[in-house]
Amino acid sequence: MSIPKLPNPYLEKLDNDVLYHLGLSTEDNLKEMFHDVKFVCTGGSADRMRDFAYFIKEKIGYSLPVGSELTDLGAKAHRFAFYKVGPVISVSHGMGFGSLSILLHEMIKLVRYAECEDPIFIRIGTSGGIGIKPGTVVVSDGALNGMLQNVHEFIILGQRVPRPAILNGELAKEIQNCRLESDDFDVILGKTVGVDDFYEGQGRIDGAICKHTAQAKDEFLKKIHSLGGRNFEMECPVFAAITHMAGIKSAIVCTALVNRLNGDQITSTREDMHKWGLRSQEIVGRFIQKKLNL
Ligand code: R2B
Ligand code: URA
Repeated sequence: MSIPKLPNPYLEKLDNDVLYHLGLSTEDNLKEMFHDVKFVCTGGSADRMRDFAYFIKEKIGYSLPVGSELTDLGAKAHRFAFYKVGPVISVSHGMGFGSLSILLHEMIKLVRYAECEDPIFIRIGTSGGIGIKPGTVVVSDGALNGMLQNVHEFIILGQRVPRPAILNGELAKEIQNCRLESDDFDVILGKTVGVDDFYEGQGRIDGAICKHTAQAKDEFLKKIHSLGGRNFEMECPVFAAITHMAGIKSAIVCTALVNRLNGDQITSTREDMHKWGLRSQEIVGRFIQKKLNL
């Protein structure tokens, strides 16, 4: 099987590539450590990704030798929580474009150096719903930036560099199909809008600064909804653009914590939000089980 090359000719010239934020380098035996990885699951919070590691361990029936525990492989680098559970990596990415893009560059190099076969990257996150019931799980079938275009604009060498933000439609459907009739929540396909801010960037009027009107916000949210947008978060365009450019199949599965058509503040209880977060984990867990023929 041929492992796709990364679009960077300079990598071949490096004697040792230091994956600084992961605390690894090509001097480690990355192939021996990570070759069996088939899924890289990532989400904002370190705690949630630790919980997902334990959850997926049970879901795929992965057993550790007696007396051992899952180890945070990211502890040495102090940036991302990073677990490996057999064929699944569960890793945090922090909030926003900058933190996620660092994680993606290094994780993508890691899976390529380890010669992993067709790894799938899945972001499991939280979001603000647009016209949907809080607790709904949205599988993104399109990624839009704050200008409502399906590109992510990188700034490189003083230039704006727009790159297509493309997610795999088939993969999104396959994940959505993991909903069971017996589930007491919806799993929908929808476009996701990702911006590098939670407040003004998402049209909120409850940040420390706001220079637009409540009416302008409402019109913007309605416009997004009419374009098929169903949720707001802070990572999707960069996630879609980088994975697409690196030739990695990817998906985004987010629980909605609020319906932005009803207000800006997140007023749900911690218990409800925790319960809703487990729904996207469950859907992704079923998808992974299915792909592993379990
Ligand atoms: C969803 O939740 C975080 C902001 O609260 C951010 O990382 C995102 O995309
Ligand atoms: N995350 C976001 O980025 N926005 C929301 O409204 C909720 C969670």
